[in-house]
Amino acid sequence: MSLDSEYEPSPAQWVRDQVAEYEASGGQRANTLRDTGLPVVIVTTRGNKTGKVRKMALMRVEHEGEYALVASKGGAPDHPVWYYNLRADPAVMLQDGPEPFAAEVRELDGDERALWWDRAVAAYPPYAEYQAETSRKIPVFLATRRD
Ligand code: F42
Repeated sequence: MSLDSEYEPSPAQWVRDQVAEYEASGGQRANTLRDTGLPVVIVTTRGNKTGKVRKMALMRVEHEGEYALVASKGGAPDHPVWYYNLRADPAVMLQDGPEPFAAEVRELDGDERALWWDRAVAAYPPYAEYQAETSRKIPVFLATRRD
């Protein structure tokens, strides 16, 4: 799939600004969530209806070169829209530092999800509160580098 379509920045100003600043600085700035000091990554995907390129910041949950993408949306009742974009098209770009790389994502379940959920909460403890606040089971994707 191609991620060279038109880029439509997030309608959420803080996310749009974070993505722009992170990319402009090669990950040197805007690389943490607000004042938490906890690191983020930038994920580029494609809108499942418009086909437009979409980008979002997510918390950095890394283990041995793989990354969990946690569709928490702050404990909101609905999945973030990007959940459906990833389900429709699992080929993404992921940036954790100066350069983005191509990755493939898949949604986790069972023991694998449980393992990565624990890693996610270790990296960003508020995920546990988000899960307690919502009746949906927060989806977790695993992003693996494509060479
Ligand atoms: N969100 C998380 O869920 N988990 C995180 O760990 C996380 C960390 C984080 C750190 C820093 C930061 O700045 C933001 C962070 N966020 C985190 C927020 C995250 O970046 C997203 O903003 C949030 O998850 C909401 O995702 P969303 O996809 O629901 O975004 C909304 C605001 C959005 O962009 N909506 C678009 C719109 O125009 O309303 C939709 C864009 C879209 O993909 N449209 C599709 C298309 O085809 O183009 C069609 C959509 C459809 O109807 O299916």
